[in-house]
Amino acid sequence: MLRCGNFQLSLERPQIMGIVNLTPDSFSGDGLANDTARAIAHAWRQIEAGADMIDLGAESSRPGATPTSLDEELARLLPVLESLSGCPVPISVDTYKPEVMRAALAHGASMINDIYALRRPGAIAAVAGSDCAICLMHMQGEPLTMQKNPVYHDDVVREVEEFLCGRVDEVIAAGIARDRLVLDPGFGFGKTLEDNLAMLARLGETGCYGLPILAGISRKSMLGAITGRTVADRLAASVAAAVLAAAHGARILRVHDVAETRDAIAVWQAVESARH
Ligand code: 8Y7
Repeated sequence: MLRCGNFQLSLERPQIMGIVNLTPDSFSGDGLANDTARAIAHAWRQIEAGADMIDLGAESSRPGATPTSLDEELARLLPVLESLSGCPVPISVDTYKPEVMRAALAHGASMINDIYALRRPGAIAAVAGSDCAICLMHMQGEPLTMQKNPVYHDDVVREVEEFLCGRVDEVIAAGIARDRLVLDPGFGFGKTLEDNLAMLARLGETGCYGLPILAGISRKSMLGAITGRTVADRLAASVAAAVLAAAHGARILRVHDVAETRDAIAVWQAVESARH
């Protein structure tokens, strides 16, 4: 069970997190910046398609992205968040800025998805006093430069696990309950194709203390490298990756294509149930 604001998410079957991107330069071509109405409609379509939660992001964190100002991020985010308050699924906000975390929680967000794993000054304090869920993600380096030359000295899976366990220890020491935490190896965040494949193959080893794992692989360049497809043609690869992530232990799947992923996971789940 994941505590997620006013929600309790059962992680018995993999949960589908639908991506709603409020940035203008989304690599996957789904950016909805400056179009609040379209963003809200997109979120509702994903909820109707069976999303168990929504991830709203107003700052681009794709490789090579330049930072967004605080005012710009809040201006993109808050109208959408306000409109979705009271919707039937938890809303996660993808941000690493403590000010945005506080504003998001005040406007009804139930989860904070932080690619910096609460490492920015003030981030732990911004979420500590609430009961939101928190996704702690591994990233080597910074978005602007992380894909230039990722280096792991021994074993990427071990290093990711050590990092995540260190973050969990610090966050728990600050008084945040363990049932609020989700861990994420951060596919594509300072990792080569080989690193990403090793992490997917050994996903169960990238967590720690039995905390649930979130996997975000949807439309990512690792799928382009494998299939030779552009970002617009990575649906099949994304769905395959989501099923593999679930089979390797992921409890939350962060995806663009909710309906398709849901069907694929339902098939995997049916076969799993028949096995036991
Ligand atoms: C991830 C993510 C992105 C991910 C988590 C993209 C914000 C790039 N990827 N958050 N965010 N995990 N937790 O391709 O893998 O969507 S942005």
